[in-house]
Amino acid sequence: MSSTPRGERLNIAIIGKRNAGKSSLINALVGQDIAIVSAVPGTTTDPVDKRYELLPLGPVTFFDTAGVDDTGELGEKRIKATQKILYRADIAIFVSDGNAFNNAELKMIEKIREMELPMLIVFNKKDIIPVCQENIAFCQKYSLPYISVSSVTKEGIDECKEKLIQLSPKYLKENRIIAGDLVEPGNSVILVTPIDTSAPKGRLILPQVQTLRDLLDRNCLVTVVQETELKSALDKTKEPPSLVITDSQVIEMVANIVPEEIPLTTFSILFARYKGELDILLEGINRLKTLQNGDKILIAEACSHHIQKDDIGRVKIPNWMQKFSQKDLIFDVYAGYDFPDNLEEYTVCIHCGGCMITPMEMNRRIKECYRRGVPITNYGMTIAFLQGVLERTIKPLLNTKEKKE
Ligand SMILES: Nc1nc2c(ncn2[C@@H]2O[C@H](COP(=O)(O)OP(=O)(O)OP(=O)(O)O)[C@@H](O)[C@H]2O)c(=O)[nH]1
Ligand code: SF4
Ligand SMILES: [Mg+2]
Repeated sequence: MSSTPRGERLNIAIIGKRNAGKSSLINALVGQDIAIVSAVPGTTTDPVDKRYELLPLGPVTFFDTAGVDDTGELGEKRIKATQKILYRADIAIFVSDGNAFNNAELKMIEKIREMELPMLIVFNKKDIIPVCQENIAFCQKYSLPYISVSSVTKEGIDECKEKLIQLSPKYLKENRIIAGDLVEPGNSVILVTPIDTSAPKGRLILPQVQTLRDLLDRNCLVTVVQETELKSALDKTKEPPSLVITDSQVIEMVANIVPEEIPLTTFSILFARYKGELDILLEGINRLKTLQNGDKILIAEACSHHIQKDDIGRVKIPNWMQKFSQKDLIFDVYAGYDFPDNLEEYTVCIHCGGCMITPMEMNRRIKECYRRGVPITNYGMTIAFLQGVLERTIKPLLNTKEKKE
């Protein structure tokens, strides 16, 4: 299973003080000696990733880290490296022995709570140290899930796995719907997918394919067209479609063609909701309403793709934003796996659609900005907002929400 694409794996960071048994816990969870264990505190220094199949969740990567109470200049560096791991983690396991939490532990627990990263507290060494009541009261006070285990006798290890599954992102555990709840079986839906020079050769991108499948599962009649054929598709259908879903790049044109009474949304918006990110990304959009001279905008791209003459991230979005805000803004483009170290200096991050990375990895990038306090939104929603059609394209989703309530 190690060949599963990295992004599809659940990232679990193992955090805790030196000698708490972090590496031992990984071995106990995996059932093999894959991490180095020793009685000498400070054995694990740089973060190490260990891959494993955690049923029924699927592949996970455990990140074994240095102790949070590591000291000196090197210790500080190691704690910074641990912090970096936390930004991208899906779950943190905080390993402690039964003794009362020390200051370094409390500080790190607080940090993880502030990041709103799902965390499981594991009191290890149950066989030799009973958990002190103070620690249990602490977990209860902050509603932190906890469990007591022994990595040596393996007591509590199965329950620990169960707890991890409960903490994993919802969309990994549940069969979530992309667009199927916006329509009824038998409804017709039009998907607008431009095939321009920036479209990947020979294929549709994953969100388009997934949406198509989702609508077929709902027994819908789906028509897929390029924007140039949209008018003709609308003219040819006897009844107006129940929904039109478009790529955001052509939203302005599509919004003009599709009559106001036909519900219209974008792949970007549907996927933001599907992955539970819609609220974070809408918050990011709000930040675009109050831009000031000199604000720094980060245009983040998940891969270094071929740059077009009229590039969406480098040319189009910056131009539209300057025009909309009437302010002098500073734009930086950053492409690749990481975010810049100075992420916190940016007023807002506008992220590409992430077609080359998995939904899981995209979700992590969004969460990282959120955890580092930088508002984030995506290209699609930014375009819809700047073209004045965000409200219209969000509306079909709000209707379902109201129906459900
Ligand atoms: N009795 C008992 N000993 C344990 C348990 N878990 C770990 N140990 C022992 O505690 C010591 C430290 O274990 P490690 O797994 O290396 O701890 P760590 O947190 O990874 O330590 P560093 O990498 O040095 O930060 C070793 O001697 C382990 O054998 C446990 O559940 N019970
Ligand atoms: S991952 Fe982002 S930058 Fe790369 S091709 Fe897809 S949308 Fe463009
Ligand atoms: Mg270790």
